[in-house]
Amino acid sequence: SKPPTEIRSDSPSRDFLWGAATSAYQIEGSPLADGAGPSIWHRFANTPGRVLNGDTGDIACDHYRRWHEDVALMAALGVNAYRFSVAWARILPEGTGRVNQAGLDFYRCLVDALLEQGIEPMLTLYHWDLPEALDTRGGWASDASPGWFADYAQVLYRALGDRVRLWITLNEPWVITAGGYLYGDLAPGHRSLHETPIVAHNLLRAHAAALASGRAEGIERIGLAVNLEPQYPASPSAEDIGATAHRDAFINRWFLDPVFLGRYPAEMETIFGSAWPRHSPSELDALRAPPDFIGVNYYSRSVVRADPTEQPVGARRVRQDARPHTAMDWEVYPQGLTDILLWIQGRYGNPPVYITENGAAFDDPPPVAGRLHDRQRVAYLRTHLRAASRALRRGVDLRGYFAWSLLDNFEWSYGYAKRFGLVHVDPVDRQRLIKDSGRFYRDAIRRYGRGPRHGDLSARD
Ligand code: GBH
Repeated sequence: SKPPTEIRSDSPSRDFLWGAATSAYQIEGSPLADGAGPSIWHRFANTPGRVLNGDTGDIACDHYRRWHEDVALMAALGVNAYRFSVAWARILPEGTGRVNQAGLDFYRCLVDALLEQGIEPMLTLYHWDLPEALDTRGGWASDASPGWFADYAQVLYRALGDRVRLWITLNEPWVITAGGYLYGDLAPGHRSLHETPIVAHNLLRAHAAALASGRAEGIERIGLAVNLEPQYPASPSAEDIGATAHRDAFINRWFLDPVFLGRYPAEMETIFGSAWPRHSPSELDALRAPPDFIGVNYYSRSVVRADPTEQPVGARRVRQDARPHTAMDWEVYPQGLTDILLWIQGRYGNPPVYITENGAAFDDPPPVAGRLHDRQRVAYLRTHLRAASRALRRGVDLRGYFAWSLLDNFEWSYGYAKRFGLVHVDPVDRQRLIKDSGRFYRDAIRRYGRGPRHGDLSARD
């Protein structure tokens, strides 16, 4: 195992990154402003019945107009990094072809303001908001989609490659695929067993193509962000252990095995049966596109029981009733973060890792006299930072931690009902207020300064 990370003040790029994360559709609002085209999320959210309470991202956190204030908030929190995503349809309103300069200007101003505050930008190219015009042309199910994505990526590499050093191709290809094309609870809302593996394959091709186009533009650090959820069997029975392996393949290995190992998990064929396409050796080889780092989005774990009625995986989650849960009904399980980081280290050869999302929704108490006491979120953050610290001490090449999220925002099909922010956003006037969790995070960052000393991230109580 490697020695613990040391503080190297001579080189800011070696600092441990302490950040907060957001995504475009969830915070920006003004989705059609300044020449932007509509996205699949704009259409989906504006279709009655798709999002709780009929909420949409039409205003969201109004970040598109208040971004300057939000950069000041980040400076007040003391973060040295910020992960955000670019809305593809602001850059290319039709998805391909004509570039909308006003869209590029928005993100260039944001990035410059961040750099001015000493905040390192981490730019995600795709966080679920495909241009509607491309959905009309088949979306991610189209064989042409990897090319569209690589062309879009190239526009951004050329426009911002001189000031953004950390890039992410896709956020959570599993969620894009399963939510958008299998379960249908996310845009574009399809439910098709046959389409699903085709979409996954195209996303993997898109990642590889954007990585290649980045290399051609001299971009050095390009990652892939995946949602990972360690799976533990509910019992030692052969059925439950088998079901756990299936869910592990489905959620954790479906995308990482191809990019690092050039193959799909063997379980995928069992899961999809006749819907699983055949891939030639050269097709699989083309998927091998190891990113420069893995972005880990960690929220919870699963305890798994075999259940043949639960298709296509034949497994279901067993709720751990005795354990604490968040407002999403996800179990609070910090050790799962340590476990999944150690799993990456062992399976994929200790690649550089950023925790690109970690956080929780809770039913916060209302703000009183300029304070919001979200003690459950403070506890969640504290215990998960400790869990990250345990992995660091065991040699995981962990380079940074990004809390999800900077702001209470548009939580996809839950609309504004679920709040993940370190900063409260008033639902009526969008006024911001730093929660106790934001104060806790600021103090934790201050305490550990520019790097985790002796491999220990955990804040003293
Ligand atoms: C992230 O995805 C998103 O990147 C972010 O935009 C979002 O706001 C944030 O999380 C909070 O939701 O119950 O067995 O079906 C979340 C990834 C994947 C985590 C599915 C929960 C539940 C698995 N999610 N997982 S299951």
